[in-house]
Amino acid sequence: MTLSYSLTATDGAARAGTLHTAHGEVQTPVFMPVGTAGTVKGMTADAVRSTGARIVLGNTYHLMLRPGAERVARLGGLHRMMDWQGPILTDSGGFQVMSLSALRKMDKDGVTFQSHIDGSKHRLTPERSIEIQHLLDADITMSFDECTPHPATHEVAAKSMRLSMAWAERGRRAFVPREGYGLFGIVQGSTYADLRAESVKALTDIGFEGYAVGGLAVGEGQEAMFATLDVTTPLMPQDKPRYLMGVGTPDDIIGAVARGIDMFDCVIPTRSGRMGRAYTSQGVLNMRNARHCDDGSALDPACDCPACTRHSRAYIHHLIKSQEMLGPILLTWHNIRYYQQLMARLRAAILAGRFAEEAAAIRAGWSTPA
Ligand code: PRF
Ligand code: ZN
Repeated sequence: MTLSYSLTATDGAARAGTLHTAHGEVQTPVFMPVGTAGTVKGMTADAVRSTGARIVLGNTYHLMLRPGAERVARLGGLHRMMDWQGPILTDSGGFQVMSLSALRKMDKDGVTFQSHIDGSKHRLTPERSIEIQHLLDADITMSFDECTPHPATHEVAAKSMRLSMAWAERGRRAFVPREGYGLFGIVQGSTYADLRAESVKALTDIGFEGYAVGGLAVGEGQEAMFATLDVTTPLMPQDKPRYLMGVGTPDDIIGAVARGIDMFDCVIPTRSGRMGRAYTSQGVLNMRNARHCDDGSALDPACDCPACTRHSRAYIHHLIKSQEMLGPILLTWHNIRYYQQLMARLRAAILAGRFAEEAAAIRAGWSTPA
């Protein structure tokens, strides 16, 4: 059987469940650290696993350009290459082409683009994207789509969404089903309720192992994102996993779990860690700030990661100020651990039927003066 999902409990619209994949089980709601180029930047695979993470994300766009999908396959696949034995989800490439390649040309059949690394010319079609994700050995393959830019008129958003639906169908035909592997469709339609409904209908008619919500967190703001989820998730299949792509802050994630989302990925914990920012039970800290220079206390007293149990805020501030590589490493480690602890708390609360209270308690902590 292909990849499957079992729903264990619900609390309002929030869900707790389990994903069954070729490389193991994953408890949801889940946050997937981003390992764009075959590495969660600054972390060994063992370190990533020690944070509680059980699934990571990889990128078709980056890996096809360097080291190349066929080469990754010859090296035994992405799991073997990066020493990550758990499940991997790969994004399909279109979103990254649009955000990273300065020179690209889209047509009905796919997209031709120049590499942001060396300017070389490449092409992605729905079929080639699925083939690359197969070569990488992704447990979860994402449909090739167009992330509609924001804002978009209803006419532009409709045309873009219908193109993504045609590509999703072509991808479904190209995907070879295997035990524990699956293909997800991606709902588009900008912030328009009628287009989101049409997109969900088109995808469920084709049939996928899971359904993602794409085209959000692209500048529309949290209120519009939540309003779009409010008109989308109730239409999505109950018995399949739901993934909100590229989201988000801890507050975004809590709000999306409350609206029935099961899976998340975002560069925030890793990228902001490299920039000196820490997400903590007391809110966001900028570790470059001089107010930390004599502070011997823990980064987050509620956290059990190496940064918090073995070091002081003063030391981490010093590392960041000195541009020592251990600074970003420790903050990345902490931020991923914070996100994993957040997801574990949300899941436990859903199982206990006290999701709303737990969400309020977590948010209240962020306003505690650090
Ligand atoms: N489509 C794909 N990847 C994505 C998105 C999308 O819409 C987004 C939108 N937030 C992030 N990553 N394929
Ligand atoms: Zn920590």
